[in-house]
Amino acid sequence: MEQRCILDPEGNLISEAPVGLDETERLFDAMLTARLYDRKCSAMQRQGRLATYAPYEGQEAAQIGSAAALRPGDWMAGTYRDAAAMWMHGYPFVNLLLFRMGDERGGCPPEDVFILPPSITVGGHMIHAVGLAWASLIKGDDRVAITYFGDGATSEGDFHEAMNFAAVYETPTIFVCQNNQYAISMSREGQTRSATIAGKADAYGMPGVLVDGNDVLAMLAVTTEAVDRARSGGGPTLIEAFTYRAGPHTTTDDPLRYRPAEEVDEWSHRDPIVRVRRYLQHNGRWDHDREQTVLDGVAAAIEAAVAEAEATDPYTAIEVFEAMYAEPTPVLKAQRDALLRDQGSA
Ligand SMILES: Cc1ncc(C[n+]2csc(CCOP(=O)(O)OP(=O)(O)O)c2C)c(N)n1
Repeated sequence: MEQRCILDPEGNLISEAPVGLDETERLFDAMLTARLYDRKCSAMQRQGRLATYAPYEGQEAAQIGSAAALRPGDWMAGTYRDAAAMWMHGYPFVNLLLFRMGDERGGCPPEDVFILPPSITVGGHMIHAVGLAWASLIKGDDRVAITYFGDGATSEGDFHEAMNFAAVYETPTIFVCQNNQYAISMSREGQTRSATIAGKADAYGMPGVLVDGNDVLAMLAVTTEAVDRARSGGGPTLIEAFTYRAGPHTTTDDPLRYRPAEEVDEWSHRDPIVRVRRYLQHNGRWDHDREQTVLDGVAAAIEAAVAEAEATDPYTAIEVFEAMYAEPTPVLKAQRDALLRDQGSA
């Protein structure tokens, strides 16, 4: 299967760009923002200010390019590694940070942001995305649902159920597999004997597209095609974004234990941000000072979000019982009462 690519690693267009230079600049700035946020979170985890963090460095184009194809109001269901896509689609940094601090309020975005909390359960949320898309279809409300997952998630039963149901009921779902070549320490080759992940779409009867996931313009183009098809009644699409996670699986592992250093080095020459910078440069649209100004603004916005998250009153144990049910179940009620008794006697 051919891999779709628009912008090569040297920053040259090899086919027609889906957007002009102004919009490309916006995507570039968004990727810079995403990278700064990602690095800030890894640093904060090391300082004990966040719980485990799953960095997405190297996958910015896959997330920013695909999320840029959505309209406000479209549904998104992603994973622990998809903060860039979530932010691009309107999930505030402060909520993302709170989630990483273990505060459930971080899983609740503003009213007009249609994004589920990040799924820690590998693959489970793909089914939710299909359900949301199906509901939109039944209600005729014109929303599509995008779902992000990794190569490892395609080995879960949930992937099969979600793909099959979406195809049979022609739900407006866009499945974006970020094939970053590893599921923790399990390599893509060890994961599946399929020549490609995109090729799995054939078995379900939906289009499958293989795309250079480090090419933001190609990601935007293929996702826009899938979104347009979904919105106009053409059903789901599986997109395989061929990419690489530059860092560890999470802040708890050492990837050099399972990935050759030469491989990491080879992929570093395909950095998604560098190629857009080169492209803008070729077109007289990049200079160092402009980039620095953007980075300074982003850093200030991230620091403000960090300050807000850290100043939020801590989530209390009793609130845990209030998050899920309007009326607590008998078991939860008993646990809640026991906690109140303990607190009363403390
Ligand atoms: C159902 C389930 N099984 C196992 C895990 C433990 N686990 C967390 S992330 C992960 C690897 C997932 O890899 P992939 O789907 O390729 O996504 P990536 O982390 O590379 O983005 C595993 C096995 C889990 N969270 N949920």
